[in-house]
Amino acid sequence: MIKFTKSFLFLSLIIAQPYQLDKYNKTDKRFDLSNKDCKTPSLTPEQIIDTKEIVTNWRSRNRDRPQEPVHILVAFHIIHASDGTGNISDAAVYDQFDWLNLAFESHNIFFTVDTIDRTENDDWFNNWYGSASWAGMNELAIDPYHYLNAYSANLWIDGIDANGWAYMGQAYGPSDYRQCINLAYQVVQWAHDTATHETGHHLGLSHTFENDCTYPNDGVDDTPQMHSDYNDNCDDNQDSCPNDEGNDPVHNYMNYTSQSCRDNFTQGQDDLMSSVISSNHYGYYENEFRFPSIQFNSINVNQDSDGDGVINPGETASISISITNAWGLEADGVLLTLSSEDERLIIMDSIVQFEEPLIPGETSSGPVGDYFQVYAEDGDLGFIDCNLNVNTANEEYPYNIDIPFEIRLSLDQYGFPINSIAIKSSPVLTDIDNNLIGDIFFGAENGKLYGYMVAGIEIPGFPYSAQGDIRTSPAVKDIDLDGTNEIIFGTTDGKLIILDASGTQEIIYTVNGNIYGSPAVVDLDVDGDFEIVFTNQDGNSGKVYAIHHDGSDVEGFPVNIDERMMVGAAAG
Ligand SMILES: [Ca+2]
Ligand SMILES: [Ca+2]
Ligand SMILES: [Ca+2]
Ligand SMILES: [Ca+2]
Ligand SMILES: [Zn+2]
Repeated sequence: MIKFTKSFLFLSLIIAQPYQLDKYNKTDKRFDLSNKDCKTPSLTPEQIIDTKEIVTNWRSRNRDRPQEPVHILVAFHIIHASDGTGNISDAAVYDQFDWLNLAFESHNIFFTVDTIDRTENDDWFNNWYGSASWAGMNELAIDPYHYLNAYSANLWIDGIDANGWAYMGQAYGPSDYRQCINLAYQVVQWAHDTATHETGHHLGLSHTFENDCTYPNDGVDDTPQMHSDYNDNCDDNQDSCPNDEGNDPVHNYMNYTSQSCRDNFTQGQDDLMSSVISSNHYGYYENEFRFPSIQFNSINVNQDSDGDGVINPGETASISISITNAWGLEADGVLLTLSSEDERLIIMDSIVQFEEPLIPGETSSGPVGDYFQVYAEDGDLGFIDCNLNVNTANEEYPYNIDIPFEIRLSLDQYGFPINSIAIKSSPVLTDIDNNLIGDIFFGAENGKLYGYMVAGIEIPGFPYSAQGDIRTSPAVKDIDLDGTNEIIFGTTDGKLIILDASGTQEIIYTVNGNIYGSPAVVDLDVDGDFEIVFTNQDGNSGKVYAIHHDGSDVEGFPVNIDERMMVGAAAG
């Protein structure tokens, strides 16, 4: 926290607007690739009637039970030509399944891409359909009992000419290597729903236009009949089977309307997928979640208003960013790190460390009062690109993602003449030289401790250069009672440094490891002058130190502590 003195309240003029991430905007389907058909072999009407029976039985067993979340591991097999055609990126695969998860998460079905492999084979690449693909599948498939095996190949070719195909989940047993989905390599990407559609087949769903206007249609009660001659029109008023109540389900994932048109599975399809998982993919129930799924929720700026007429040195703000653990594993030890390459934004406190685990379904911005601290410099108005890095403490399956977002500068800024510095500590506002003008001190990643008067003028003697980086907020206090203040801070190379008001070094006290936490100043032995309490971090251990103003140890210190100390001492 910035320690505000009463006379130097800042005006915070940053208006931040939550950046509407495309990722979480389900209606933004930027890609509308050629609307090729799906070549999944249909079930017979008898098989569809059998499936209806499976659903009826499943409902009778599960009516009163909350639906168990299903975790499907994905083994993705990229088949490409010898000239490199079709050798798509890992990122395209991850993007594809991030997108697909948005379609399935409300149905309590979740996908994790676990493995990606690549096979160069011109013959397989150009003939990946039906029995011609079986030899390849037999060789490449990984544990179909637990994994959805997905293949990309050249399906936009004479004789196939499809965006995708699959085998219906009911067609084979749970361990059969032909339990799979297959995608044209061109459609494997964010905002494309061929994978969603083919996975629907894998989980037992027929096309909504199956059997046209004739029983048993798709075997799903809440998808009105639809005729295949009209399966690609996105027209809400279309009623291609007028004798069956209801207009055509044009927005359903299981027809051929455009990417931008399709956006849902129905509850009846949800029940059917759950039933077919129970009958043909029950190995999926054995998959444990390995990761949380952290999503950006919102950004909030705590604005402070200036009521005292003091010169405004620029704008400062406390920012909290709330995140949601959408599904999966509990997120332990979440560490949020804010960064920006934009020189208009100086980030003084870039870290928020969660103390409590974030359980699935929960939203939080971290501990109460733990904010990111930023200054906005003079500069053009507009959007500032920022990045939020999210890291959790899970050692076996490390989770580390970057979420881009924007902060908008909407009012003219009165700048603070500091160039871009990676500031890692909260600034301290004080009147170090007792001249009734406020001074601002902060440490930076470049090892410098900066001191500015409120008008943005550097204080003589500053910046002070230390060898290590400065991550601690400085403490300011007249520790030796000589009438002028000292400035006390730690460095990443284990130096506790005491400066006088003109930036002259008074004491350096050296410890092993780093000093990340801010020092506290307190009269520990009640003798009138002040002691300095701080912590170090040395590997996984640390100590609490207490020293007198002359650099000598207070009796009984240092004290060993078991847990790694990342926060400042809380004395006083
Ligand atoms: Ca139907
Ligand atoms: Ca109808
Ligand atoms: Ca002093
Ligand atoms: Ca004392
Ligand atoms: Zn299909």
